[in-house]
Amino acid sequence: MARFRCSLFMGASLLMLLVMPAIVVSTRVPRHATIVNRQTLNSNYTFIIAGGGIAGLTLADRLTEDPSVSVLVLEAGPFDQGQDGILIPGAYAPYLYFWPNLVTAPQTALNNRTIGTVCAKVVGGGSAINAMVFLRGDAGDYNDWGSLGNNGWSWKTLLPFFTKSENFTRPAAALAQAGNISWDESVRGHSGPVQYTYPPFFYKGSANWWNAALSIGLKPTKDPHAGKKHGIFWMPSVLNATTMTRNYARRNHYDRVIASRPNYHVLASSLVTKIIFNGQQAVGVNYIPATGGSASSVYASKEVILAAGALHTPQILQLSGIGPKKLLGRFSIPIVADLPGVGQNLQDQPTLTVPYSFAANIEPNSGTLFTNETYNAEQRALYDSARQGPYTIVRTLSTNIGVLSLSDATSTYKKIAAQARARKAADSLAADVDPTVLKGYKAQRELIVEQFENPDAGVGTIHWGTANDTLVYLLKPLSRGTVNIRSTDPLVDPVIDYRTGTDPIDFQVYISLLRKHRQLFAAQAMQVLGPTEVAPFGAQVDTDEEITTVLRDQIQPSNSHQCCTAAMMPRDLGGVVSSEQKVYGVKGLRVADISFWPFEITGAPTATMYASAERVSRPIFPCVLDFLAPPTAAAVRSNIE
Ligand SMILES: Cc1cc2nc3c(=O)[nH]c(=O)nc-3n(C[C@H](O)[C@H](O)[C@H](O)COP(=O)(O)OP(=O)(O)OC[C@H]3O[C@@H](n4cnc5c(N)ncnc54)[C@H](O)[C@@H]3O)c2cc1C
Ligand SMILES: *[C@@H]1O[C@H](CO)[C@@H](O)[C@H](O)[C@H]1NC(C)=O
Ligand SMILES: *[C@@H]1O[C@H](CO)[C@@H](O)[C@H](O)[C@H]1NC(C)=O
Ligand SMILES: *[C@@H]1O[C@H](CO)[C@@H](O)[C@H](O)[C@H]1NC(C)=O
Ligand SMILES: *[C@@H]1O[C@H](CO)[C@@H](O)[C@H](O)[C@H]1NC(C)=O
Ligand SMILES: *[C@@H]1O[C@H](CO)[C@@H](O)[C@H](O)[C@H]1NC(C)=O
Ligand SMILES: *[C@@H]1O[C@H](CO)[C@@H](O)[C@H](O)[C@H]1NC(C)=O
Ligand SMILES: CC(=O)N[C@H]1CO[C@H](CO)[C@@H](O)[C@@H]1O
Repeated sequence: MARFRCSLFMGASLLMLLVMPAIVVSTRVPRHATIVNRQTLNSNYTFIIAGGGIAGLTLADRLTEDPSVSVLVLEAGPFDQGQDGILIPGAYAPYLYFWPNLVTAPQTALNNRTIGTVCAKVVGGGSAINAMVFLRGDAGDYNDWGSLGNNGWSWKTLLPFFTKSENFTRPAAALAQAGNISWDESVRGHSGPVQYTYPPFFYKGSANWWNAALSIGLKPTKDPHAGKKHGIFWMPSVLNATTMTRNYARRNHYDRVIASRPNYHVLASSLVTKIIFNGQQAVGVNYIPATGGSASSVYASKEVILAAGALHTPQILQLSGIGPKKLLGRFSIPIVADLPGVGQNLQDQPTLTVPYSFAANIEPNSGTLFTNETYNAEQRALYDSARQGPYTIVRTLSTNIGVLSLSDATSTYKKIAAQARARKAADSLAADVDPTVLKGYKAQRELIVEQFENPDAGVGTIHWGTANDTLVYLLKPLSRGTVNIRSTDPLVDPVIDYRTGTDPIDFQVYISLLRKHRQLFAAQAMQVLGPTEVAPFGAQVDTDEEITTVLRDQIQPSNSHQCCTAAMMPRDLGGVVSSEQKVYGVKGLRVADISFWPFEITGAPTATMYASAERVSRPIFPCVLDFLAPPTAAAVRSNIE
């Protein structure tokens, strides 16, 4: 037993000895995991999970490893049909399962624009329709989460869950060599359910971008998964390396285990409308068909776990009487717990497209799939026969990316940090903000401003898909938004107000990122392609004022990375859940999805969502032997503290 892993059996038997009274599983439970309908589901489960996205399915999988436990996942969306647009990166069609018709409130710092916004509605959640970019955050992000009063949260303690969650397949050596792919084996997992690798192809223009980045002082990052990622690197992609198809939560935490999990039920196309309480104890949920209809109830003997994503978890909490007293009062909702933080602290990673025209771009590039039908057909055939070529890359993207710290972007980074410190935090939130929420925001703001001063902490992303469009993302906004119900009807969308750019420092950071991006395009290796920045940008958009004017009109508030609306922080900082994700003021209720993160990470959410959901399952069912001999102890030791 060189490498001891906490097995299913071990977990289960230890549990029965140490933790749990035996739970009688109904005889109606079939022998394999089951898609149930309203007639066939049981009336009682050990756990009920609201939302079958990344967090929901990861939890359901891990909890049902114990055969004495039964889990029901209620998911608002349907099962996907295995469409090309879901499975094949080059045929990417995320709109197949968008939550329909979501729009923002008018964005006051963005010319009052009302903007369509996207989250997933499908079994697997965001992992079924996202762009498959698989990046961890910086070590400092998780350490900062810990500093907000969350005991036990740090890079060091999360790393074993990253490696546990994933299975990295190495690229071919020749590709790694030719493409400049590098990684650090000691931080990569190889035995977990989430499959990821690199596309086995890159567009030639990627080398121009890479060399231009080097020439303006950006450095190759050995491994973006090692806790410090600013620099340039290849983006790992959540792909099955054999088939080059999407690997998503439905595959890796449901399909993978269905044959052995009679205790794992999924009820799709069903909307959780309310948590049922017995006093302060959550004992079940009400749900309706996602298209509307009469409500049914289902009961949980141990816990209700919310995993409905950052836009809907706060809606369920508020509808259930957990939230800001003032808001609930307006709708005459009886208060179960007055938690002013529910639905506050909304964040995302705003995006910006900067278009170019090229006098001499290299063909083929990612645009050629759109402009040359012969090429498109030829490359699709290559993918179908050999799993090679541009169809292994998510459509419109290329393979490499840059993450910038504020000091990478601008020499005036200390001045920006000083301006941020000089600003009154209260001026960035609504005038009637709850004092505890303000206190929590101040604490976050201080940590993020320290990141602005840290030459290693990433604050933005730049990407060139090799065709006409370039992307500049803001990773660490100081602005904070809200998600508040507008009706007691669970079918009515909440008011989604990102409040993007309401903290003016965000514009300063964005301008710095844009200027660095421009410097990259002005470098010789890009200039040989004859790029011209075009409207609504262009050479005439030059001063900070001119850039800000265009930004107000062009920034998209969301990259579908919504988070943090039921934040893990102490209650006197406006927190909603404890460091074990337990909702304050009640019993038997947790928030497991991205809503519990305190603030955005330097990276896209997926990798951290899988890892943090692995971790959430742990205090529920501690696997004692994992603590004594975690499978990745070596990796932990060899890594950054
Ligand atoms: C189009 C798109 C592109 C993205 N690209 C990337 C990317 O490239 N890389 C990356 O890392 N991240 C990306 N993301 C973000 C990432 O997918 C999400 O951050 C992640 O899925 C969040 O996980 P979660 O478990 O919190 O919620 P989700 O995965 O969103 O799951 C929540 C689930 O709850 C369900 N639900 C909501 N309300 C209810 C209710 N009342 N009752 C029952 N069920 C409910 C929803 O239907 C959904 O399936 C993208 C997201 C989208 C939508
Ligand atoms: C946006 O709307 C608010 C409230 O209606 C108004 O006060 C403000 O002037 C508007 N801003 C712009 C730029 O139009
Ligand atoms: C990891 O990936 C490899 C190669 O793609 C595959 O052969 C192996 O079965 C995977 N392991 C797990 C645990 O998924
Ligand atoms: C890889 O990096 C080298 C310089 O180190 C450069 O010459 C080459 O063009 C790069 N190729 C790609 C695909 O980035
Ligand atoms: C990759 O996908 C194929 C086809 O769906 C499947 O048989 C295989 O198990 C998958 N590999 C992994 C490691 O999940
Ligand atoms: C890119 O721009 C050129 C003109 O500069 C145009 O011909 C081409 O169609 C555009 N490509 C895409 C994919 O939109
Ligand atoms: C379109 O693609 C085909 C196949 O790769 C190629 O032979 C042809 O030259 C391309 N056409 C143009 C106009 O670039
Ligand atoms: C079949 C069954 O066990 N039903 C129980 C489910 O839980 C509710 C609430 O705790 C009980 O009232 C039922 O008897």
